[in-house]
Amino acid sequence: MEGPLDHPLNIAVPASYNDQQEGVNFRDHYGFVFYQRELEVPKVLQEQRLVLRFGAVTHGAQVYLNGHRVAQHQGGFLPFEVEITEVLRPGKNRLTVSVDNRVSQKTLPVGSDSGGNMLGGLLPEIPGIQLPPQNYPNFDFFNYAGITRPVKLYTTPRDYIEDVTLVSRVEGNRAVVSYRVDTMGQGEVRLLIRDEEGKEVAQAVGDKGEFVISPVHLWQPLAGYLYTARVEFGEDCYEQTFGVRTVEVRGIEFLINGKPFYFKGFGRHEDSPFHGRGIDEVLHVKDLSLLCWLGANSFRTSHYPHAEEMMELCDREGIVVIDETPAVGVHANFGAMATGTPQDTFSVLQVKEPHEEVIRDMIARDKNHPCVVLWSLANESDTTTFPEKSVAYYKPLYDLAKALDPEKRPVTIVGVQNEYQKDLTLPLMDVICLNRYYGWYLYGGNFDAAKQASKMELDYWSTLGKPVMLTEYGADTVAGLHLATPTMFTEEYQVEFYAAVHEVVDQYPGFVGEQLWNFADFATIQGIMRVDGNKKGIFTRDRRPKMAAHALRERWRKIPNFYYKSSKAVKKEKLDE
Ligand code: GCB
Repeated sequence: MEGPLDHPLNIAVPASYNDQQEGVNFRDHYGFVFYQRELEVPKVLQEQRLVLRFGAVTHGAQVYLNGHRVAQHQGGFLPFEVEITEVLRPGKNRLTVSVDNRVSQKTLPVGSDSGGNMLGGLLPEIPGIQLPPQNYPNFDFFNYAGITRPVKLYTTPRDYIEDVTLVSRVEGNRAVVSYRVDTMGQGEVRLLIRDEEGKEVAQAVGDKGEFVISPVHLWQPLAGYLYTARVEFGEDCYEQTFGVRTVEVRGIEFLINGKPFYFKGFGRHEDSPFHGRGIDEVLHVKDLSLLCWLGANSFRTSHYPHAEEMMELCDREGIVVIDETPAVGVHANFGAMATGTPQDTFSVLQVKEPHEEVIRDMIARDKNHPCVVLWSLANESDTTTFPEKSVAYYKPLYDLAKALDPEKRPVTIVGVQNEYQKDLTLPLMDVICLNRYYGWYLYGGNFDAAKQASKMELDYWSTLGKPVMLTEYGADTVAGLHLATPTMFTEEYQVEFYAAVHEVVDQYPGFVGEQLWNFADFATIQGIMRVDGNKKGIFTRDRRPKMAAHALRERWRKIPNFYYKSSKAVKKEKLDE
């Protein structure tokens, strides 16, 4: 790790490396890669505390400075940082990062390191032929890897602010905000709160306490409003934005600022040509612009926490976010890990510790974002093979999320299509989130059957008296493929598919949202289930609308953000322009 790399290639950071160079071995490389660059810090900064921060490295990282390991981190979608003040040399330093893209039965997301593929099953050996390494994702998105989010070197004084937490409650037309500032070293904490116009609205002194904003301007869906807390501590200073809004589940309703909210949107992947899963801030802006064009108001960060730059943008724009951990593929009877014999997912997989860790880290990173209204503990876990074992696994995680979130937001788990009557885990959650493919994987081509099956399921879930929503439903659709009689994979079929589902869900008062699958086409592993990736996007991968996007726009622009399911709907709220 001390010397320069042999035969290095030029790779841009931040981005996934997979699509930056040609060749199957490069794209599908499995195991470690090494990044290296020189680092020199100007003398003037060397009196400060120097911190190297990685927005995300997928999935495992070891960081070396001049050959000494200074940090290691497992988990590809959340930040980590290391102080390098003491190890940095004057002049040039060599920074090396090893990146490990392997996924296994001990990682999140989960992979199969013992064989199998997307369709399940081991490949028979062929003498003289090297089969690809047996490392398969147990999830349906390409296992992009690399240093995918920004790497920053920042400085603080020796006594510094470590963390800021702000939680507000609304009392009439004022907000009471309780705050906590964690610091290292000696000094007094001072806060100055400004509104969006830069006007000072409150002040506070001390490392914890309360301040009042009166009158308060609420953060609203599609009308984000942010206050800025300028925190001073000795010579250190940090500006933390926050919004004031309430979130609550009451009976069958999901309330934002006390009013029943209706989710309109989709699951979104961080995925684009060339960048792979690497951050693309132009795309962030573009995707939110398309979201607004559609008349949508929300998305889920399927299936991992998205870049913090995106979360900040959602705060500003008022986009409502379901924030999901990378716990995808926690299912030993499904996808790459299926063997045919029912397995106990929670003893086959050893992911409890990483699961607790990502919940902790995700909430630590995102707790101050007003855009986050619901935490998703996992996507499509095995909740029904051994229902009690699933409860024993997820109930403590639910409690952990509640304990860690200073705002105590609602918590959910996104449920897979299964024998739902057996499921004991989903009913424990605050919101019932369902991924359902009636009319695609089940009853494909038969909308009557699909509608009937959906009704039976919604009748069942309605008895719980909790809000229910779809977090996935969709149909693979090849852009440009048309037929007058809708047939699977055509654009016409995708339009009819959504119309059929909507006809059903509109009948249920406790149905609080529709997030379809997926916002845009995205890359996956190769296999006979996928034609150049997953094509369930309502936009193509380069963000061209399919027919369904126009049809959804028609629908969503008529559905108000609030009171859609209540009799007061149209009277209370003007329809979206
Ligand atoms: C699902 C998964 C999602 C897949 C989708 C599909 O249920 O949650 O990751 O991409 O189905 O298209 O099959």
